[in-house]
Amino acid sequence: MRKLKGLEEFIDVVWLHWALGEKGWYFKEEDNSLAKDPYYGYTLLREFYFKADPGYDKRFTVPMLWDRKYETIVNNESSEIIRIFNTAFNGQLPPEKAGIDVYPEDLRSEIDEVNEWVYNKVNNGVYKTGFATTQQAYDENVYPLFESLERLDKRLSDGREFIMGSKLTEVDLRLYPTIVRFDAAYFTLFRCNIKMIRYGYPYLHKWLLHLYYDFPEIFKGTTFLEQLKKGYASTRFGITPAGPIPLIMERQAAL
Ligand SMILES: N[C@@H](CCC(=O)N[C@@H](CS)C(=O)NCC(=O)O)C(=O)O
Repeated sequence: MRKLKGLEEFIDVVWLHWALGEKGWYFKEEDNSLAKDPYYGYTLLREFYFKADPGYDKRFTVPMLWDRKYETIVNNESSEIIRIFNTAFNGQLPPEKAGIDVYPEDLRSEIDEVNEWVYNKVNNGVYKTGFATTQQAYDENVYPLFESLERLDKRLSDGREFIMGSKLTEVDLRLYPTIVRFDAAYFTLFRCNIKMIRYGYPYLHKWLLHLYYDFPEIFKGTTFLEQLKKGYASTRFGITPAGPIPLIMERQAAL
């Protein structure tokens, strides 16, 4: 969203290390992460949360949008950050960037409706499936997840470019991170293994490759699959990745 709207001048990105430590996300000089955060020299994400509110007692999650002037958290909910970025800087952006609207008025009710099931059954569905500790919980989530992938594939089968039609919207932006990780992480580690995106959902796979390869600044350039794979495989579940690390399929081979 930051790249799509051209907000680089207003919003810095500071990456944390891909591993989730005992005390949550942390900095370490490896891959995208610096040894420390460049503003305060913090080594843990939680330090920002405590700076904003010394009594903070909830989860220390990413993404987190920090206001450097007021030295506090603006928001830590990705769907709300998308909406903020969609309009908040329009007054300072060139017309071609200010004109980009991923939540256009005429599509709002349909976007809200699609977001609802995509979030519950796909974005959150992979987590509910992966973290299920009973067979019943697994079954209750894994089937709706795959029914929803089917539904998305069918939707895209009419040749539309994006989920809502001819316009890139927040629905695409919200769905992309889950789909791009699906085969590499969720299929195996989270046992979301009824079908793979690349073999089971041709239209969804085509949509994914279209975003990834045809808008490289926005998608490919902000997707770090190797780090993601290391994070999912090694940190949370005690599984050492044997390698090789799966990557997105070459376009040539897929079409
Ligand atoms: N509502 C948040 C949820 C964010 C979230 O759960 N982030 C995970 C990483 S994908 C996290 O930071 N987890 C750290 C933890 O649970 O300790 C959003 O979607 O923006």
